[in-house]
Amino acid sequence: MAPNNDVDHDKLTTAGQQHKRRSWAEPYKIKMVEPIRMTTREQRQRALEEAGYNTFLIRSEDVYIDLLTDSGTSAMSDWQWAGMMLGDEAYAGSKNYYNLEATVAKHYGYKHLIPTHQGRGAEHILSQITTKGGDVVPGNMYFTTTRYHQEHAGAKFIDIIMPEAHDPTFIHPFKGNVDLDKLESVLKEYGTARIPYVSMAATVNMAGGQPVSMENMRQVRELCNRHGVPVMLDATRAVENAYFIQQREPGYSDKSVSEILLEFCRLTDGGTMSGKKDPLVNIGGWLSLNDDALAEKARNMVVVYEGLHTYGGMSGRDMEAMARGIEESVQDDHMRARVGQVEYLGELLMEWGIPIVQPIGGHAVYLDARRFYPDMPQECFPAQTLAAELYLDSGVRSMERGIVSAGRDVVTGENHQPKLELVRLTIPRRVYTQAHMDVTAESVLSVFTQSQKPKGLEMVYEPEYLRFFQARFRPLETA
Ligand code: PLI
Repeated sequence: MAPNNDVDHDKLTTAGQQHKRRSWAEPYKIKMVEPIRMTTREQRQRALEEAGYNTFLIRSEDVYIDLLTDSGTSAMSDWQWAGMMLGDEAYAGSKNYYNLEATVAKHYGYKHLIPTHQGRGAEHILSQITTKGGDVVPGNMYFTTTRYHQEHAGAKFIDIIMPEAHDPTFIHPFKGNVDLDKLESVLKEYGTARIPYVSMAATVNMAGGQPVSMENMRQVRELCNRHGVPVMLDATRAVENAYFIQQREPGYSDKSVSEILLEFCRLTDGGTMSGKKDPLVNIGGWLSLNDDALAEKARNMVVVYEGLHTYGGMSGRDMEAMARGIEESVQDDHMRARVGQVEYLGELLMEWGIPIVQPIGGHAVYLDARRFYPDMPQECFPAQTLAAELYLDSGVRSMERGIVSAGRDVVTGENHQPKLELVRLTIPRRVYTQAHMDVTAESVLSVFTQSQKPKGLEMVYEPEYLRFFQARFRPLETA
């Protein structure tokens, strides 16, 4: 047929494509808002100096879009707030405890529940009741507080994650997986006598929010069974992990996130939880165990550090909000929107050629600071510098996840020198809109294309433990 010259075929094609387009949207609408404030560059410069160039030390009022962490920063639903009014604030035996215990058993499958004030409270108790001096704890990459408590109890942490997880450009659907040969050789070398448990995180925060496959977890379980070593799960973001299994692992696309979560946790003997992430609350955590005798020890210890074993540092209303948050977190449409928002930001940055950790993680987009500042030595803290520059540019707050977070070797006192030198843009759940993601991406682009690059920072104050929280820095003079 001869072309009709009166019709603009390009426009028609575009319109046709638009017609086929089907977007998804968040499965909620907004009922209450919290104003945020844009500051001037001068105000941000002053705030940054007062904070010693550490984003943890900036006042939240001086932040425009707060992507420091997804921990305790989620928005609760009306159903959770309604649950807060049903708090049973009895010192002992609160009904909200029993509801939380039943909810954890239903979705995570664990037998005993020991509540704690947050995740590190659970890590402390687990380490103290299982670990002695001279032990080793193999784990799929370290997390700051988790490793601290393992080392505090006298153990040495051994990284057993697949080596490619340390390469931000390596693409793999399950980059949190364990290197099974490495695990086997550690199990053979140290045996049950010196390995209290294998520490599995899913997703893996420090690797970029990367998931572990069901298949890999099954193989870890089998190996550990053969050597008589328990497997403990850091379940903080296990629902996000279950979503990735549903999306990426053959055989799981027809299963619900909730079913996958239960199947995954059943491969482990217990778990620690920071309720401030997946479970959609602002405070709280728990330790769960299947072993009766170990649970007895934990219940005995929780009264010393956290509170009675039926509240562990949480109020009744906190426990009710968490039970309800868990129910909401395992809904497929919630998870699609949650991870989808992170992917939206990551894909925008990738489209613009900005170096990020790939694949995009579950709770955050991680900027590869080494590729922002290829000439800056790691001793000048490239990621810490980048987080400061981003704040200065737009008031977007992010977090360093590189040499500062990695800290020092407990034996030699030398700095750990992680391959990954990252800045984390962490997305709180149900808090920000797509427009906030656009503003963030544009600011990252502006910092990436800066013509005059900073020289870096020097550390002028270093706290003894978990230094990244409170360390102070000053800029190195520009040339
Ligand atoms: O912050 P806590 O004590 O409730 O939880 C500690 C904790 C344990 N495991 C994992 C994987 C975490 O991510 C975690 C805390 N993460 C924080 C605070 C974060 O900003 O990622």
